[in-house]
Amino acid sequence: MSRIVTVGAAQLGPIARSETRSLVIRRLLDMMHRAKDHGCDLVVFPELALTTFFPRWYMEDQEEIDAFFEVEMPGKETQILFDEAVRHGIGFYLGYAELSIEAGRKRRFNTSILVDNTGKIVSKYRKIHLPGHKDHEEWRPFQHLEKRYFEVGEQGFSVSEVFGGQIGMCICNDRRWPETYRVLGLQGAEMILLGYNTPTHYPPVPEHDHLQSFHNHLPMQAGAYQNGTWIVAVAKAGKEEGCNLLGQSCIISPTGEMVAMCTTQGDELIVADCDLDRCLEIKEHIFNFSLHRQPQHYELIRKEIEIVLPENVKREIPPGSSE
Ligand code: CDV
Repeated sequence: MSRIVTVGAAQLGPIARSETRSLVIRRLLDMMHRAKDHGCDLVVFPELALTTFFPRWYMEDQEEIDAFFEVEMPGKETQILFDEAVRHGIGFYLGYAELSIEAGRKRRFNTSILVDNTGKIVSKYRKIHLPGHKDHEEWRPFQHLEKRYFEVGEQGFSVSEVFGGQIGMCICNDRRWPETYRVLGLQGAEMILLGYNTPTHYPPVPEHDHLQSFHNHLPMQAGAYQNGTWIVAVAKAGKEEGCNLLGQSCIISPTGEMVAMCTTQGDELIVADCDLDRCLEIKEHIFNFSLHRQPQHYELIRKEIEIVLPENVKREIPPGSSE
């Protein structure tokens, strides 16, 4: 059986605050059709792909906030994505804001789903690393209120057996954390799908603005190589409501090489044939976990959340930034 998964990374250009779900979904359908024309088994959409990136605004009116959330998936407007996926026999990854009622309590998450080529949701992931802040911070040119609008996902990182391999998911800021990749890698991930919204201006440390592209690709290429997995990373790009979002959506091989990358700031599809068996080049050799890992020396990673200086060191650690 072929282990080649043909994947389309469907980068989206900006989505205006006034753009309706149905207009956005029309754009997603167009990308899905283009992916099908290119022979894709799977098409990957960005984080919070159904609306503008709303955490950039401080809001107090819960009704206004909840208008950005989906109360069901598929819902009335998103059903067509599932119908078209079934009609074309194509799977998809979709990021969206999820509002669910659990034990009588409203819960809100930054979520992604993986849908197979029969229209079935095979897995759901709720974002774990939420960047930003909870309250309005006047000094910022735009807000980043993920900590206000979402709860931390409580279901962990997981992989699903689908499209002939082990497929994992994460979302945006998760891609900067080595723990994300290792936890997925330890479950045998052969492909990690992720969407992102990354402003090119980083208000807490603007000296790093020119490094946004480098800091985007650096951890993903390392994560792919160190765990022997494909990575498909898809941006919402371009000037969205005055905020410039990084593009450069990409497909990275298990050797850490950039196989395809978007070159525009708009709706753009890139495609790659990803041979999942190529993961073995890494998994069986340089990063052969069973031969070479030494978890007895990694205890701090599981146990500690922050820096713990050795007892004999007296230096104070500066407090961390909010992002
Ligand atoms: N949506 C995100 O998680 N964005 C963050 C920004 C705020 C740093 C990111 O890691 O790209």
